[in-house]
Amino acid sequence: MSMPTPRPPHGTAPSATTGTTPGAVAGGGNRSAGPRADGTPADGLPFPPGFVWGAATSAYQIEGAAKEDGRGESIWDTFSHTPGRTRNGDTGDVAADHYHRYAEDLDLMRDLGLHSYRFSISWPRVQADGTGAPNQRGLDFYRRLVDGLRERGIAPMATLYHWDLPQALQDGGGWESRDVAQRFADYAEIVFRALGDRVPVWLTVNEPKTVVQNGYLEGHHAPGRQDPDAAYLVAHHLHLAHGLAVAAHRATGTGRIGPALNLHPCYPADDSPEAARAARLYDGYENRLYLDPILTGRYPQDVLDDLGPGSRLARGIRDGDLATISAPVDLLAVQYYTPYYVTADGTTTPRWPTSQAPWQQIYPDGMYDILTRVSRDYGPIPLTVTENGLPSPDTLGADGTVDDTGRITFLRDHLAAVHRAVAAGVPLESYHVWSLLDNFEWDAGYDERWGLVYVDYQTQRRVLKRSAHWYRQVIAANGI
Ligand code: IFM
Repeated sequence: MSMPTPRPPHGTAPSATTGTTPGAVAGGGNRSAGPRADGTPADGLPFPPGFVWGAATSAYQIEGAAKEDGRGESIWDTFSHTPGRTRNGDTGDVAADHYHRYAEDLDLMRDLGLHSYRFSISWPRVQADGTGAPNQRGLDFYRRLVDGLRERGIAPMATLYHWDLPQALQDGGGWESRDVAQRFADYAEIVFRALGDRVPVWLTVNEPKTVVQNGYLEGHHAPGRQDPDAAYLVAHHLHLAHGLAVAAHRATGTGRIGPALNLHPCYPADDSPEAARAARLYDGYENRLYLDPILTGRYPQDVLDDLGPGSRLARGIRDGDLATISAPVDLLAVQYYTPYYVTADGTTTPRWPTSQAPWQQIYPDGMYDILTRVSRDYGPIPLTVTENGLPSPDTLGADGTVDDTGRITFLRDHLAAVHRAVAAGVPLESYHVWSLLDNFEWDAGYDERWGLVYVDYQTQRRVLKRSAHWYRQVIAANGI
């Protein structure tokens, strides 16, 4: 079995291959001040009527209140409390204290004019140990959040799993254990019964690839493993969890449901046939390993061949699994951050300046490429962009403002690419900035600020960054 070179992880990975100044972004400066005074888009790029503008977060990254109201421990509590695992030893114990400040945050969302808010539900708040009777206080929090959104005219979009597996399930084998997929479906059913009448869009598993790569190949995310053979079995069980949750949704839920996949365009680094071949296989590990089972009911053969017949993935696939995994979904959520350039030897080389996150090359055209590619290869499934953004080392100025001009440039350039994709016929219905608030960026802790809204972690005061004011104008004008 030729085990693949560990893939450059998505997320907060230290990378030896990048080297620009932290915070530098392509095409900086202040080229777009937002829509004109009459409300028309400044760059002349109006979006279709009804286009939905949103922002996204996840539970462990913002909620805090780690020990309140019956919440159990998750693998991220364990991981972040393990010395050396996160930058500065940061944890999500308090984070942005959203659990207590959600009403203030809802008002911020209303003031920004958001149409949609994507958040995640913390499994250990709903089932402390991942099984059994629900914790009503946990469900009540999400009920208050969802009702608060609806009262403000904002559509809730709920992710069921954004990486906070109950620790008790990890102790029983975690995602290496097939049983966890069924436990996830049971949890999903509880949530559908509690909130299904008021959440129009559900997302199942957030970025299964990040769990596989960062959690099980690279080990810099929870649960901190470095075991390639386990990693791809975990991929299968995450897919199974997705499929079983879709089935539970059809039985109990209302609204629509789909997966949330982080996708990366993989380009050959040069013109050689070897680089083209390597880029194709790389694409298999980055994209098709996640898209194909869900949308076509097959694992990509080149990846299966590369892993070999003895791999735990190959051995873990049982009759009927792929039918479960490929149950029709209503939409596909795409998350785009960075491209990869693949050399003949199957490694990657950087081509563009990076953001504060060394793994993120800034390449807006990649957004166009990935959206049009998904549409072309997988048919006319409705798409939503549920994450796109960048970190920067934002500071609160003496005048009380946060000048994150680089974020405006980034968002404007990516939205121009989104606009081109829509004009080319991609059935994209919405776009969500990652992230609404500065938050706990996993192993990078609080050093990377990803929010439209600055959070002063000492006081928990929120300050709209310049990009938030800009985004409000974009939403109002329905265009850039
Ligand atoms: O913060 C993460 C998020 O949790 C998942 N997608 C990528 C973001 C930035 O790394």
